[in-house]
Amino acid sequence: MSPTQPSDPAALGAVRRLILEAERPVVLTGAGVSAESGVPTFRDAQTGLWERYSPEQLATAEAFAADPSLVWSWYLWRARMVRAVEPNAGHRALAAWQARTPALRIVTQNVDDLHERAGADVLSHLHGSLFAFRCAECDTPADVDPSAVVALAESAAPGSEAGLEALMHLEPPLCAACRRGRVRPDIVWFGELLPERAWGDAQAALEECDLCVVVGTSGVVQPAASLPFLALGAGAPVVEVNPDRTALSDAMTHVLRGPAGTVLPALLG
Ligand code: BV8
Repeated sequence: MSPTQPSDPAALGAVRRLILEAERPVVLTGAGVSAESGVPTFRDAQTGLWERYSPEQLATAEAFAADPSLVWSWYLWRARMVRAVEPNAGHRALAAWQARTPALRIVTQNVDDLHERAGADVLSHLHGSLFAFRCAECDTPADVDPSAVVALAESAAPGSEAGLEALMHLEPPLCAACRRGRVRPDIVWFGELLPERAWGDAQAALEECDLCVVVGTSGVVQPAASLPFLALGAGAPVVEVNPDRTALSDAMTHVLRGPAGTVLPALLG
């Protein structure tokens, strides 16, 4: 499929028409849709406390088993960081589209809650949520307030080197139900299966859609990156919104090269 030229001004018009005509649109988002809110993408280098760690290294059950407090602290820090930022114009444009086209379904790889905080409903969080927790042994859900935990640790030794070190080694609590397992983020780590319901709902949505818009994903992580091809296989046009070329770009029907916070409002305004 030869995509229209990224800079082709007519591409925006063509995609606007597809959006107006679509009766069963699906949007698939990745970390890039949250980038303009200040949430680093997975490709961005980590900064500050975590700069010496790679997400792929920390986002595994092996890393949690090897150093539970390091991985636990990383997730609490990320959750608190998401709480400190706001949805951006891209999130708001998608929520407005869904308000006027309730059939729009949003499938996200993101573990933040910025789509919801912009007022949108999300069909599937393919990789879980920074704000859900469960026992690593018995799967019992656990109630954790990330911001409160981090604030307490910070107040214990504000700003000092020891305080920062302590912030990276907060202990995950024991499960209140089984008293055996440690509480972990309810997030899909590399090497783990996606939640059955979230994955099944996403597959069905992409197989049934008449338009798929892929926003802010490098198209590297599987099986999420296979979803746009279900739409293509079903004969639906697929549009990529991304400032950079990705593993998906050559297969796209249309490519809109630009940041979500600019392109989506222009598309949906
Ligand atoms: C699985 C939660 C079956 C964690 C995430 C060996 C053993 C086992 C599996 C594998 C293996 N080798 C490969 C695999 C498969 C593996 C995989 O795909 N690995 C990759 C690295 C090759 N997948 C898995 O393990 C999956 N499970 O396969 O289970 C299985 C089980 C056992 C054994 C065999 C098979 C589970 C994958 C889920 C991992 N968890 N998230 C956490 O967040 O901490 S994935 C994580 O990375 C994110 O959630 C996200 O999905 C992904 C990053 O992708 P993107 O969202 O695309 O973000 P990225 O940074 O890559 O790109 C950002 C994009 O935004 C860029 O294109 C950029 O240009 C763009 N952008 C930037 N600014 C903007 C913008 N776009 C628009 N506007 C802007 N302003």
